[in-house]
Amino acid sequence: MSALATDGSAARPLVMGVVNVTPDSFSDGGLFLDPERAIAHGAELVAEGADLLDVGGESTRPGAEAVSAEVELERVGPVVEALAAAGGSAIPVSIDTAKAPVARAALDRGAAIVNDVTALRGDPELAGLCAERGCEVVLMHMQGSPRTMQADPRYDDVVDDVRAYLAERIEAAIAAGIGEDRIWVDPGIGFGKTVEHNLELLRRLDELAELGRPVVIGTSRKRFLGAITGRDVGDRLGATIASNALALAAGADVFRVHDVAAARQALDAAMVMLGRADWRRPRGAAAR
Ligand code: PMM
Repeated sequence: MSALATDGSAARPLVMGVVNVTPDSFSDGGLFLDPERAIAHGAELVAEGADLLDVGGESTRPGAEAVSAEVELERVGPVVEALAAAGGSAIPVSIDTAKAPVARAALDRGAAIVNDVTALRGDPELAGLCAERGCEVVLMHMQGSPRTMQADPRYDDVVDDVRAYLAERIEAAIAAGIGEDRIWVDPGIGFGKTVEHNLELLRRLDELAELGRPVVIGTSRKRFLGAITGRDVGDRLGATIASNALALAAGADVFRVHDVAAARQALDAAMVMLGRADWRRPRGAAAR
């Protein structure tokens, strides 16, 4: 995991490809419920330039029903195992779960990162497990729970509130024995936020980068992009790319996306445009 430069300023943007092994995720639900298809999809995302894969077995879309640890594990277990062990070219796999038994089984099968949308509040066992295993942990902000979060989200100042919450969750993770250098933070775009809240968070992402930990951002195909473009969920790539490029400029380090090839190209080009990378040494297929 040292290759990931988790010192608070990733040397280059990391693209985290989404592998949802669910029947009901908002943009790709049902597409990769079959483990073979999910594994093939993950391999495709690696070929497209993903640095990490985020495997999830429970939808967190607004209104989604919770699933049991058994069902979740049945979905993600074989997929994590295959992708984490994929030959010499294996890239780190993150397990998108709030449940300690699922995280434990995924870590046993080679996962290296726990991505918890409840920021270690959902399962009292999860923080200790992450401390014991020394894995990376993504702490995401969410107001309420997926079932209720979009009912009437309210903040005094959304950026100040999210920042204070993440600072508190960082302290709690450290108190549980998780190394500070293992912690990444995420404002949780769409998790208990109005369109305005999401836009404000993206505009002021630099204030979350001040927490000194890598910032993960997940805007891919989300509903607020539909609201501002009038586009359906399958037609939001342009808006997703715009949000990622602007988030990069504002200090995001890790980009959770469904469309890896386009994000990879956009972020590598944006790095040059921002003067943070040398265009004479381009990344990607064209350089080889
Ligand atoms: N979004 C979703 C699921 N997991 N994890 C993190 N850290 N950040 C996010 O923004 C995030 C997440 C929901 O999107 P999906 O249904 O496409 O997976």
